[in-house]
Amino acid sequence: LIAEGQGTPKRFPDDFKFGVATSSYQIEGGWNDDGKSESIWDRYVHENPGRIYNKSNADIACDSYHKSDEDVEMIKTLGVDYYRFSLSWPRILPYGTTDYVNQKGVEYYRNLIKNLKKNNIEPMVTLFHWDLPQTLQDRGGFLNEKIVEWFRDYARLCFQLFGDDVKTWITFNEPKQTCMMGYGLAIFPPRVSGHGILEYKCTYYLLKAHAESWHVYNEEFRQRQKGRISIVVDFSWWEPMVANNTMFIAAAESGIQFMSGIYANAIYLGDWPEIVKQRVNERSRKEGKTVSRLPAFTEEEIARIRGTYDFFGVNFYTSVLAVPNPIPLPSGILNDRGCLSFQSPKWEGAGSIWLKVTPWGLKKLLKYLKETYNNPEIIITENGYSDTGELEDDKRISYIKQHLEVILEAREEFGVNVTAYTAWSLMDNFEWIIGYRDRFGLYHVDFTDPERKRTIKKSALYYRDVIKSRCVDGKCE
Ligand code: PNW
Repeated sequence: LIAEGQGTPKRFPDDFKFGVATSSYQIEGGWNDDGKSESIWDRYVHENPGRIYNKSNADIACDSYHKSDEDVEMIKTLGVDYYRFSLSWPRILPYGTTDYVNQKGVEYYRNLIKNLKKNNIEPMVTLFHWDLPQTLQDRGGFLNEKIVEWFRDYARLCFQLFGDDVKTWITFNEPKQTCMMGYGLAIFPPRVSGHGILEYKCTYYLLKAHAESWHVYNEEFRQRQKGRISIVVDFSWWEPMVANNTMFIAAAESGIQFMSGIYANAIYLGDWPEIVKQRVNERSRKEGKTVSRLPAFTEEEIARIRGTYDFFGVNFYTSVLAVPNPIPLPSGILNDRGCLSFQSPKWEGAGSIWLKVTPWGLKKLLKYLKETYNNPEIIITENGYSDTGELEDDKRISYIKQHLEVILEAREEFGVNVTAYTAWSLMDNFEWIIGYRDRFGLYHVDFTDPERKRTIKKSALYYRDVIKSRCVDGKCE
């Protein structure tokens, strides 16, 4: 028996939920099967093979388009409460718009969802995990205000098609990767350089698209389907490199606001974060611009977007150290934020260069989210560790264990309302521009095998034991 409030709490309450995640482009393959059209990622990897590690692509990936029964078996073995996956927009709507629905694509997801439900696994469905239909990119993608309608109509269709079985919806996974990486730094497709203008414009439309979809759900479906819908924002924890120094503390705050708050503030509190408005507006003025590079929300827009959430979805992987950067540099989101980020060489690494093991950062982040966003219900929608694919993955076990521990601590010590944890990922998959090099899976996938044989890793067994015992050690004393 564990006495309440004594020592480190080691047990998850009965209503705490566990899940596991994937995304469509990273696992499905079947890139042009049964009427699916190209996404911007299909187009990108086909036209620029040299930009992906080992020139690989996701034409087949884990072949989940043909193996979803096996996927469900694997998920079932873990004993998770829910499976978070994403819908491929171009598989359902090859032209991007609702004029034509690809029935085969719909059937694929319908079968998957039915199969999950049959096995008592709740589907948690992301509408957009970066694979925009190329046809919509050809019409401007996220720089065309029509994206608000295109996305809203696609969302409505999905609520109609799947909403009787899906009770948790996510509109966008990590807007930062779409707007900053896609339309700012031009690292991900469509690789448009934003120059401190387009990354904000993309964000402005994306937030409106999210809000309109939330309103559609709220007004047309909520009463009957009784589900919930929100967005997922990825947060790194920003730690001042020099503690107790106001300049460094301000740098860390600016970093977290420009990198994550910018996608959360309008939804959870209203409008852009104050620091983002201040800095971009002032810098635009100094650059001699008559209009700010940051689009201004009207009062109506602020009211329309504020409150369009039913929980706070957050992906957490790592932390950075913040350093002020007072040098005035050309416009661009990384210069607008006025700070630089570093990672300490003392922090334990992982397979991915950007991923350092910092569970303490998650603990601080959870407290920060509670205090900043009025104590929302928080669902950790992704958290995971990469290596080179070993089956005896003790480092992944240790990563998950440490992150679960701080979740319990944050609940206990700060009263943070975290209600669910999602491990990324069910299986090794296409890790975007890193190809198949960095492995995040609880299951190993052999990408040289035409059958894409999956093998359970030690971490999967550990996670199964955690879920069964509800204790981070996989057993309770
Ligand atoms: C996630 N960070 O993105 C994505 O949602 C997944 O599709 C991807 O496979 C996974 O991370 C692993 O890369 C992130 O630097 C990438 O904190 C990096 C960060 C956060 C999220």
